[in-house]
Amino acid sequence: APSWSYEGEGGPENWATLFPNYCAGSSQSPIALNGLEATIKSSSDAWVLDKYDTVPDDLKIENNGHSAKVAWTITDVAELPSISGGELGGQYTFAQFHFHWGSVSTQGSEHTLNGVAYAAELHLVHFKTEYGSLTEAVAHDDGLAVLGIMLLGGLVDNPSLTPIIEGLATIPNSGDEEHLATMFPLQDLLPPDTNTFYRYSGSLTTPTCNEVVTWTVFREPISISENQLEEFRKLLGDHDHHIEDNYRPVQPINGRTVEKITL
Ligand code: BO1
Ligand code: ZN
Repeated sequence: APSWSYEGEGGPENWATLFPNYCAGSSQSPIALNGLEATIKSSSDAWVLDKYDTVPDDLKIENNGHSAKVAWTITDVAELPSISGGELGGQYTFAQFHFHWGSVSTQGSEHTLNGVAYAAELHLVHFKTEYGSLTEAVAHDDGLAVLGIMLLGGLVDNPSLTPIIEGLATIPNSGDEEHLATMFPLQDLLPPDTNTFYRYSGSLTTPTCNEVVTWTVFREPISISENQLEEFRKLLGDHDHHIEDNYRPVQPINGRTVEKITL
């Protein structure tokens, strides 16, 4: 498979050519989300966030050359956090989270909300529990559920991000993987209000862009300081360049329905 990147010959403008399966599809992510264009829906299907309050024994952080990714080291699906409710129509097990960020704080998010790009975007990636693994789930239309959380750049450090920021210094180069020094529950990364969100069917935002993701993007952002963003921007990718602007531009909606759901 050809290599991909966020600039140059391997960049997003060429992904559809380099990866015709599936980056050239008609249900790609990210998209521009707009409250005035969304279908408004009220639902009583409350979120069930299982083990989102559990502090794991061990977390690993990886510089994969494209992003910084964090996962629990346990692999027993029964012990991992999961989500259901929220109109997802099934249970999804947590696999990993990672970030997309900009070289400046006026860009960096993948989705935009009402025309606004945020400084970064956090993706909590889950696979449908019945498929057993992320690798298997990518072969199914309803395989993945990703929770997208906007990060609003500002002056004040977000203490919930401190364990991750401290971990970044230990993975400066592509391929580096280390254990985090401080453990925390996934719930620490959620915005205060998870009951209002955008929902649509889309894809992985990186090649091979499989159209298997039920996307949830929360209306409310969390915060991140400029100092914390600078730690992300220090990470090095594959050819001695800093990892930054590792976001895909918004893709055509092509008639898809976008719901704005309130629980
Ligand atoms: S995202 O949340 O849409 N940005 C996203 C993008 C890619 C993946 C997960 C979430 N996963 C990737 C894995 C690769 C794997 C590929 C296809 O999916 O990182 O290891 O090869 O299965
Ligand atoms: Zn992502």
